[in-house]
Amino acid sequence: MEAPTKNKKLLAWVEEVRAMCKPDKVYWCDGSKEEYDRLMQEMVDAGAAIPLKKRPNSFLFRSDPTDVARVEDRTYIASPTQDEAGPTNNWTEPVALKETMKGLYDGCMQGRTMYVIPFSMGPVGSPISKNAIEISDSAYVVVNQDIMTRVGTAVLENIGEDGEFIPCLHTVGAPLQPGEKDVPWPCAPIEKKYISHFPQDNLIWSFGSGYGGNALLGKKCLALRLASAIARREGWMAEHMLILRLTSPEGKRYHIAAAFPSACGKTNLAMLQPTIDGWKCECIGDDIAWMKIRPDGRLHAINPEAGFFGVAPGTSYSSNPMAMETIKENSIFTNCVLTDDGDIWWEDMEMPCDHGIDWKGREWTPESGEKGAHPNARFTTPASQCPVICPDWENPDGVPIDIFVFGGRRTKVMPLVHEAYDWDHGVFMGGTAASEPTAAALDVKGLRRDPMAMKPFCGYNVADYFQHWFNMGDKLGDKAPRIFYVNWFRKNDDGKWLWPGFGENARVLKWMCERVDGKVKGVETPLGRMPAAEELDLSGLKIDKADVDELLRVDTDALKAELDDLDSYMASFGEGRVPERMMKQVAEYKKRIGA
Ligand code: O2Y
Ligand code: MN
Repeated sequence: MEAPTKNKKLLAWVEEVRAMCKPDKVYWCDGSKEEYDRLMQEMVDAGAAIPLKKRPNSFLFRSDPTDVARVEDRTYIASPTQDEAGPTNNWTEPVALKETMKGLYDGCMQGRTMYVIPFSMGPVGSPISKNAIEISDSAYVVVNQDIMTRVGTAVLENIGEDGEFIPCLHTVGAPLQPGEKDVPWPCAPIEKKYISHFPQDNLIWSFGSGYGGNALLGKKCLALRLASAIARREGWMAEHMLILRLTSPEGKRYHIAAAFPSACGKTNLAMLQPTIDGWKCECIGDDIAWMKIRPDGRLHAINPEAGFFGVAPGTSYSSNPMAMETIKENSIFTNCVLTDDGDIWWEDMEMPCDHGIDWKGREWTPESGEKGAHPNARFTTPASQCPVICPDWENPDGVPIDIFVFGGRRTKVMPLVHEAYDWDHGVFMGGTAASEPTAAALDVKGLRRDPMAMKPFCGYNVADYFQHWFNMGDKLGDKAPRIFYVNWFRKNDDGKWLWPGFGENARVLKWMCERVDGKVKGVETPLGRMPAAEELDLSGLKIDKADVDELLRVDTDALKAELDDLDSYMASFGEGRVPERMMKQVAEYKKRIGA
């Protein structure tokens, strides 16, 4: 096949990889529907994909049982020094890592096709977007990339003869001997898996996994780990944030970007259906935001992705009706139950399923004693199909962000919502965000700090990332978004959720918008500014006053009990490594809570 580009750097890289990986053939993807349908049919014929009778143009895949999620222990940031990667990353020396991986890559695509996938993160040609090329020997990766990114010839045209691109190399790491039959989900054993990032070279090398974030390299690897390092160098932001537009009954628009740790309901919030009269919510993205200061001096965000790679279990018409509508067709499902009538099913889908085939390909009934779908089962679905997708979701100039929201999963201590007193205080709130690993009440030793929900995704030292946030605040000045912190997950002593969540979260977002407009004053607390009880719109909501009081209570004794954890978190970066401005925030916080 003749290469559809004259870009010398790209041609040289593809030839270098071909010579190293030794595939049977090289195929340049054009991103067309014809190509997608053909590859999918080949996977159906090979027994790797199952067409779903109930959902047009939709397919179920079952992964190898050992290849079901991101592998953080095998994910590396290979910067020249360990300090550049920092304590939250697995660091390894880049020269040695490249040698090890070259050994693994040698002949790794034997018996397979090497797909060259040109893709853009963000609308092709947007000043905030980046062009990239993923080389992969997995057709499953090609079809998923088709949904999750903008793939095709337009990207090659945009790169042109001399343009830049980010090279991303992926293999399932399972060469085929002559005559050897392939398995439905080829992959390598865990000890051979490597998800490697070389931030100084703008390079990603992934070996041995076919799953999600390990293999769809545009997502966590490029759009977060690599992009966060690029953004720091270039003066913009790559964040683990959903983006939504909230429109008031008067027609005023507010753009909100919110960062929550993985599995805290980001997709649900991104597609929220407000329960308060006249308010409308539209989705721009559910996972990642790329933000640049534009000529108006404001921070504009794009969603670099084109699809949703959502967690299936727990998604239902009550938790996320808009996601349920989005996945009705043209979707890929991985590790879900196959029902007897040719549909998919998962736990807490709120649909009946008495019998089916589980994610491991075995007969399954609710009495089987095991979950039918893997807890990390996924749907891959086009964002354009979401009924509440924002008309501006592909605007190349992005949308101007008014509000940042941070949060974590805390059953106790953290109140429903508080606002930062200023930008630096907001950086402290986001930078110290924490979740409880279990519902283990006040077990503060169990706190897991996840700064700005970026702990698994920041491609450099988080201490330097804090400084980058301070620098961005300095550049934005009075045009900086306002910063809030929420906790939807507080429980009472009987273990009952205090806040109903889902569409009711719009009430909290409304308060934020009213703060931005100066319509409400809030009350000052040691944590930050919080709603006065009457400022939260609770009209039509059945909630006990005592529960509201508890949701808005600041327990300074409980906060003091967490100070040792806060101190050891700051110390984990090393003596004097955390920016002084952050340590000033720690000191001011201690003073406010009376420590
Ligand atoms: O397990 C994976 O490979 C996917 S992880 C993921 C997917 C979509 C959105 N967010 C995440 C995450 O871990 O934050
Ligand atoms: Mn995520």
